Amino acid sequence: MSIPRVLTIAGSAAQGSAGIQADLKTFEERDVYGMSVITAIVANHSKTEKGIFTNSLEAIEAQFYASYEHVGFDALKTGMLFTKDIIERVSQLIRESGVQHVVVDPVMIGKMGSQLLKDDAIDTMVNSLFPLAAVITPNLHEAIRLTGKTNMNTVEDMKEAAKELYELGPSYILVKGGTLKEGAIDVLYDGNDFIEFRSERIDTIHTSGAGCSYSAAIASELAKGKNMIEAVAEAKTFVTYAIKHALSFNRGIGSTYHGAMRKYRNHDS
Ligand code: PXL
Repeated sequence: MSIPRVLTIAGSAAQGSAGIQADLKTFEERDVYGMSVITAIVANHSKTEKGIFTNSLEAIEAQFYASYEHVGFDALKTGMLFTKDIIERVSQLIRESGVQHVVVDPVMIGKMGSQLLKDDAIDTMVNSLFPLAAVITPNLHEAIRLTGKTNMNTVEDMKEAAKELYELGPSYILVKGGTLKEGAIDVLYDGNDFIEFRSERIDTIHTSGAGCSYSAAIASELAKGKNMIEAVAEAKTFVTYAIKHALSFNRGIGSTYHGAMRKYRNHDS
C-alpha cells in the first residue's frame, strides 16, 4: 500500500497541543504518513525558567536524513526553528532534497508567550527559507513583524502585507486573520489574485496548536496532489473543526482538537 508521506521540522511541545505533537496528530487525521525532525523541546511550567532546550545541528541533520533516506517525503512543513544556525542548516537540507511542497509556518511566539524564534533569526528565515517555500502562513502578528507594517486590522491590510511578502520568494502567501474583528478570514495570494477563506469566529481561548495544525494539514493535502487552493480550503475546514471542539484541561490555554472533523463532520450543522 502506498500513502503520501509528510515530514515536519519543528519544535516539540510537551503539553501536546502544538508543534511536532500537533503536526503528527494532524498527519494521522489527514491520512498521510507523518515523520518528524525535532529542532527544540519546549516545556514550560511553573517550576522552570528556561523552558526551551535546543537540539544540535548534528541531531537535526541526522533526523532529516533518517526520514529522507529511509522513507522519503512528498511534502514537508517547518514550524519552530528557533535559531539562525538551525534555519540555515534546514534550508540547506531542504534544497538538497529537492522537495517542492514546502509549507513554511513562520512561528515566532507561542500562545503561552514563549519566544520560539530569536530576533536575529528573522532575516535568515526571510532570506534562506522563504525562497524555498510553496507557501508561507503568517498570522497577523507575524505579518506585522515581517513587513514592518503597524496596522493589520482589515482584509485590505492583509492583502497589502501579502503583496509585500510575495516579493520575498514564496509561490503563495497565506495571511491568517484568525483574530481579525470581521471574522476568521484568511487571504491567499499567488502574485496575481487574492482568494479569501472565511469561517465563523469561534469564541474560545483554547486555540493552542491552531497554526501548527493548519500548516500541517496544508502540507498533507499538497502531498496528496491537491493544488494550493484546494489544500488551503480543506485545511481551513479541518482547523475550524479543531478550534470549534477545542479541549480545555487543567490550566492555561487548551488545545485544538485534531479529531474533531472526523468525529463531528456528520453532526455539525
Ligand atoms: O503554536 C506555536 C508553537 C509552535 N511550536 C512549538 C510550540 C508552540 C506553542 O507553544 O510550543 C514547539
